[in-house]
Amino acid sequence: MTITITAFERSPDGGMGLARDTRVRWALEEAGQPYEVRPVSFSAMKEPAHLGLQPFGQIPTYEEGDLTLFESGAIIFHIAERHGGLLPDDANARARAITWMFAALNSVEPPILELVTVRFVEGDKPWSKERLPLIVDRIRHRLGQLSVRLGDAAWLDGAFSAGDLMMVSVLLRAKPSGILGEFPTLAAYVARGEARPAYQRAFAAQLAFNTGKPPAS
Ligand code: GTB
Repeated sequence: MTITITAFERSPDGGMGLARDTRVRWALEEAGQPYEVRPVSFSAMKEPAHLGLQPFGQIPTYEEGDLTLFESGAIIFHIAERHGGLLPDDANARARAITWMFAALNSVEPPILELVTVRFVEGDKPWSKERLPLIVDRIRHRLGQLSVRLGDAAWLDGAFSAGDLMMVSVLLRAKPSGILGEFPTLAAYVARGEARPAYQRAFAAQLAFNTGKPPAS
């Protein structure tokens, strides 16, 4: 059955891979599943047709036969459950990998998103300058805790899993700020994720999609 996901018609990042379709593409590549991408413009996202797929008027969405999903976390969990390679077989290890997916989305991504909001959405507000250092401290605190847990391990809990895919995807969003670079073991962890052939394919595909140039072979 054909899998179709949605992505920005043109991502505001010009193909840096920061929009959330990249993480879904990555999961599909890890799972060896071919997929199609339907571009959605900012205005089409708010139209009834897209709102029927994604009630908040956002990307990504996932369609497969009569199944429609939204929320990148739910989509990646679905892909990981249906296909091999992203979740361990052992029940407890599987539960821990899922825990890391939730940790990435609920404990690590929120302060990173706050930074994006204060810089780019609220940058012209009189209080944004005062708020910025508080948010940076919050991110530093979380990344410090995460780096302690990761230690010198390659991945968060044994073999690479959907938990790492989600955590690396979330941490990539902190890379442009320079804060990730303050934590060399986390920066190396993210680089290991980016070096995975499946990530490389996903990144190249979204770049080609956003620039209109075919992926370099
Ligand atoms: N919780 C949802 C999920 O995980 O799927 C959040 C989805 C979401 O935030 N989607 C964003 C969106 O559709 C795109 S990914 N925004 C349009 C809107 O809300 O109107 C967030 C994003 C946007 C842009 C960049 N960028 O250019 O760097 C990076 C990430």
